[in-house]
Amino acid sequence: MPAQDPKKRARELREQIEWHNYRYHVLDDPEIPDAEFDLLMRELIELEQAHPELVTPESPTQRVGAAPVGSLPVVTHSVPMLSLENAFTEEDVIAFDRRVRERLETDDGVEYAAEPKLDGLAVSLRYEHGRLVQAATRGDGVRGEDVTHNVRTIKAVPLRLRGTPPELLEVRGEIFMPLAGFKALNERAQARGEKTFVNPRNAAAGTLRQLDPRLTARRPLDVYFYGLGETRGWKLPARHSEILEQLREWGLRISPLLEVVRGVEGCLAYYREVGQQRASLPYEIDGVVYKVNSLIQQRELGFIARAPRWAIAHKFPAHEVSTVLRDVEFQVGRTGALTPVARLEPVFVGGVTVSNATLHNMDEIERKDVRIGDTVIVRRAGDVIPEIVKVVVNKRPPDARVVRLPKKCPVCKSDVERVAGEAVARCTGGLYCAAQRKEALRHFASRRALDIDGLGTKIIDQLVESGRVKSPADLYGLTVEELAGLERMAAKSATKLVAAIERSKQTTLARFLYALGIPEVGERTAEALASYFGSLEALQEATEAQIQEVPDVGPVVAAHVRHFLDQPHNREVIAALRGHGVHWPAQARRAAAEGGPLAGKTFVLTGTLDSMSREQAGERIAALGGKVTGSVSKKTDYVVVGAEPGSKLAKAQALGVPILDERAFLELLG
Ligand code: 9MJ
Repeated sequence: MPAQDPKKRARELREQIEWHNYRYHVLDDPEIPDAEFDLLMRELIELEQAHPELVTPESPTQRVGAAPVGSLPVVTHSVPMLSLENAFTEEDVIAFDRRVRERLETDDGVEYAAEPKLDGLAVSLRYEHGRLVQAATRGDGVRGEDVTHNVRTIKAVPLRLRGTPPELLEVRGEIFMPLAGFKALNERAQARGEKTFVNPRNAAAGTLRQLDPRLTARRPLDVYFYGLGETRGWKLPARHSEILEQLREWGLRISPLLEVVRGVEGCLAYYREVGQQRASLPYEIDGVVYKVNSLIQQRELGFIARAPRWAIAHKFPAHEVSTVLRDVEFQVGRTGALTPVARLEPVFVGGVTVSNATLHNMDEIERKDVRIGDTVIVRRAGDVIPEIVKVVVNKRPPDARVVRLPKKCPVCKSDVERVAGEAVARCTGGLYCAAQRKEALRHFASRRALDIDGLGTKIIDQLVESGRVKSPADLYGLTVEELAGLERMAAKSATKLVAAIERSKQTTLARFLYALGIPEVGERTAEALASYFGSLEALQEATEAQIQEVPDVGPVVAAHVRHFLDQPHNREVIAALRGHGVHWPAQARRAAAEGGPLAGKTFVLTGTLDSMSREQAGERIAALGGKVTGSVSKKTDYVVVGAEPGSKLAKAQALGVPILDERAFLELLG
């Protein structure tokens, strides 16, 4: 890379990053893949580390680092932040529109700007000369809290506006947490035994009021802007919708569902349309908002108390309803995890009838003190599985029953156990449990396990239901005639499937261990176990303590592995698989691999190799003591480049990491 003036390069990078942020967050139309964007960010970070004097407060790198604040300072809004009046019925909306027309003395259909009403946190952001200087919560409308340090970490919030913004611009909008991010956040919290949030709104509020912005930066917040506070140096356009369009040009996200409608009929049609989309939106909304579009008319209408006469929120029916919990049943998943499922008195919520809800696990049942017979509040958010929010304790009948974890698997009657420190309870039946069998077979045959092409869900279901296949070992006794007798199976596909099953017998120890579906043993762990022990026998003989010596294997995983291998029926299945000829190349133990020719070397693979798949390449590197990682850094020893490489090649070149083509790589492998 040519030597370049670092100051100039930093400016170029910032401009490029800001442009791509705008394409991504505001226009929803990215021009480059995420990996390339990451490369630009990385270059800027490294440049700023080498030249700290080049860092500016608006640099895209400055969204994360600030230190915690002691408490949140108070901000007085120079223009108060309004609230909205609510309409709950069509009649309420008709009355609102009538009042508007009476005040305006017009019989014509009034033009309204309509948009979804987000269920998040109202904020006001102050930009001076295009730079974000302050962000505050609504508070009581007059005084809010300063949350600048946290708002700066939200990627959809520009730190600097595009184009030629006015001298002063205060914009108002709603900060919210998208449903997917909310779910992931709660799953992480739950896994760590921390407190979970009741809904995305609380999660967004809690996150925004965090004193440590480094925590906020890790949580997925998003924003839509919908209005103005104080402005200076801007001759406002004639319409509210035009204000929003201008905000968008300055780089501020506005709702893509904004529409200009006419008259009360237009409003109600919009309400129905958005209501239908509601369940599939990636965030929660609790209604729609109608605002008189003409600013002249808004001025004529004015305010009552703290709400404008020119706007109203039309609410959707509640997402939360109460119903009675009839029973709790336990479902068994692939790894035997028992999930309690609530059987409810059917109830209409969020547009559908709900009769089942998840209760996640026993900890959750105990924490919420849910009992059979209780009246419970059920919530359905977006398209996620309905859940029980809480119990209405004062409606508890005297004969309400405490939910107990069954001691035996409801399907195969094996012992159910709960490992200390884990929330989930599991059936110990393993490959023997009928409920786990279908899922286990699907996993066993999957591409990264034994890779049996053509063994699809429909075939597995038939094989299990007929009792023909009870464990993966039974697959190896299947004949073309038997398979051809199944539904959706022609003679030709049956022949192909038998050939695929035959081919799968030749595998690797890592794939075999992964295919067994031991709880908590994913591909990486299976690879680590395989290269550490070198043979199945060595692993089968290892104590829990010895298993824990494998890099990245902790007590929980070690306990699962030991327990799985100790179950007599799992031992039988493993023996039967080997009896059918499932085999793998003998492998040196890690002790030997450690001294192997690639010991301590880190590889990154990019592009397609002719002679082997990426997985195979990884296995060969591991067998010689080397390691494969996903991203290129200064610590990478080699980047192996196949046909059509990705951005990793450019990164390797930039960092000066040695690059191997396929031939050089094969030579290295010997
Ligand atoms: C929300 N929550 O989505 C307003 N809002 O306008 C929209 N809130 C609002 N507008 C004036 N879209 C006061 C509040």
